[in-house]
Amino acid sequence: MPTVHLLDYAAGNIRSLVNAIEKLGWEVAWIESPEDVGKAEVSHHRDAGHFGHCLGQFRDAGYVEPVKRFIESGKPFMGICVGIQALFEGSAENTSVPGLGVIRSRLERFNDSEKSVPHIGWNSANVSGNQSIYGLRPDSKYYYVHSYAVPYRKGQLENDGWTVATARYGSEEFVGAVARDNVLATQFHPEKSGAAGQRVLKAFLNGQMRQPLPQLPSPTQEGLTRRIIACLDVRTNDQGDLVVTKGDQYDVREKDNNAVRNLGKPVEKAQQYYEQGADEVTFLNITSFRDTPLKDLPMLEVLRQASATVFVPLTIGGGIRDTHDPATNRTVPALEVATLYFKSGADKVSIGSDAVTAAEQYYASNKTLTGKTAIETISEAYGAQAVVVSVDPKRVYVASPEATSHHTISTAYRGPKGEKYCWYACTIRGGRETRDFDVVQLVTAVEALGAGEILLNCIDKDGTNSGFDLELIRSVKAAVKIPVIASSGAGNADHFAEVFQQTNVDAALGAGMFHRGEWTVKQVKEHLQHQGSMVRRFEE
Ligand code: 1PR
Repeated sequence: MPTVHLLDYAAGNIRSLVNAIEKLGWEVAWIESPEDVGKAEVSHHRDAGHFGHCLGQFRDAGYVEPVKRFIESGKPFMGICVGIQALFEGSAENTSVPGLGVIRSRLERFNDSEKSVPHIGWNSANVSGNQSIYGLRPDSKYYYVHSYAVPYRKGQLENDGWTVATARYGSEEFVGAVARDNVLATQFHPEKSGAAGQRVLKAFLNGQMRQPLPQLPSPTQEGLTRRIIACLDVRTNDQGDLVVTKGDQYDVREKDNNAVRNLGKPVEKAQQYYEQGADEVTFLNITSFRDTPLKDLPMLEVLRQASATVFVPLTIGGGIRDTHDPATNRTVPALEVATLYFKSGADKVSIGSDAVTAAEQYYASNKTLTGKTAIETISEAYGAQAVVVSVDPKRVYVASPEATSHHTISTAYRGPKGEKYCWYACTIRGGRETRDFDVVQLVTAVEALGAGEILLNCIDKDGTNSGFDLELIRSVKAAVKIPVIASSGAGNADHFAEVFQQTNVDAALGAGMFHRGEWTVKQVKEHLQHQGSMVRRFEE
């Protein structure tokens, strides 16, 4: 078997890349020291995370010169995500740490006055002309997750001999991938980009830089697609099997016999939704408030198995917090817990209860950042884009905004006593405990602490099939710059169309309607496309 050498000196989910490479019939060897770089024949350099953190470690470990020499030797080299960023001269993310300077440009932060940052989701990588570079196609979409990018200035990189693939986010056109001689580097994650990404990896490994473009089935649309996420609430049922379940307003037991609803097996379901075209799959361990994740090895195994065949981003939630390990009688920091999940194939972790506690402490300490919360430590090590905060709010009706100190909205849906206003109280432990803390307070605090995305559930709407809570979504979107995923209440394809048309939410998530087989993800996407929205087409 041919061998590809992987350099992953910092943080990230490397398992998916290994899986993707092995699927193509290559063996992976690890570069463990700067001396190993010289021995490699084909090298991949891949990272997620913070530019300064990664480049700092990279320099300190002595990799800069060996990697530069490797590139100059003409042997095939590929950089992914921070792996492309490292090739530039520097980044606004940390101006004190220089890049390798292989490519003459600098990274800038996306402008968040008109759109969410980080840029998360499926976007293009278009090369002008009628040739395909390393299997990139203008009708395909690729998975990006980053806050910094090189703005595209026509001709600039081309004058240095680079072929450039571009993408557009809002009004900004940026560099999605570059190729020259022996080097290919992508801002997107090919290993998370389904069959389209596999094609790029395959072309690189086979050294097929230029190929004629095939006839395109449909005209190409540039820009970020609408993101559809399938969510699997997972727990052990009374028979001890790990099952996908689904509650009504968080109650997952059948009304007649009190059994935990069993809607299928987690890995099989994830695979099914991947093949239907889900843009991401989220697993929530909903009994994590009881079990320590360290004992909860089945969830780690679910991720290992799912990441072997599901080549889109995987999020895991439930129990991401500092945890007591009875086996060693020590407290395992949340960062270590998250690392277990990242190593098992997760791309993002989702933090629920612990985020509420951290946000409450943030206000109690006059908005001080301690650097010690789960959000801060994981975000620092893996990048903000790897930290989702899952919010479980429920409505509290009030007669007037003056009746509470919380952020109220005027609602079109009156309360039981005809109240015209409500606020959303945060809950913890799967909705079991309600806090005197509102959702706007929470999301603004976790954004300041370094969260990269909000998964916005709604207990009132969960399992009702009555559509998303648009009022809640609008108020949260108005409070933060980071992307927001709408969740709870989806019952049909029109509910997805409605949430995208009537709010500026970044992604939408469904659970029950998919699990019960009432709708497939593919049908939802076809409906959205019919309504004029851009969606990612599933490629075989
Ligand atoms: O607090 O960090 O340990 O995380 C626990 C996680 O488990 C949180 O993300 C919390 O939302 C989730 N969770 C806990 N209990 C439940 C439950 O249902 N009993 N599920 C639960 C949350 C909500 C969504 C659901 C959408 C869409 N489920 O995941 O998928 O509401 O459903 P629908 O489309 O069928 O309406 P921690």
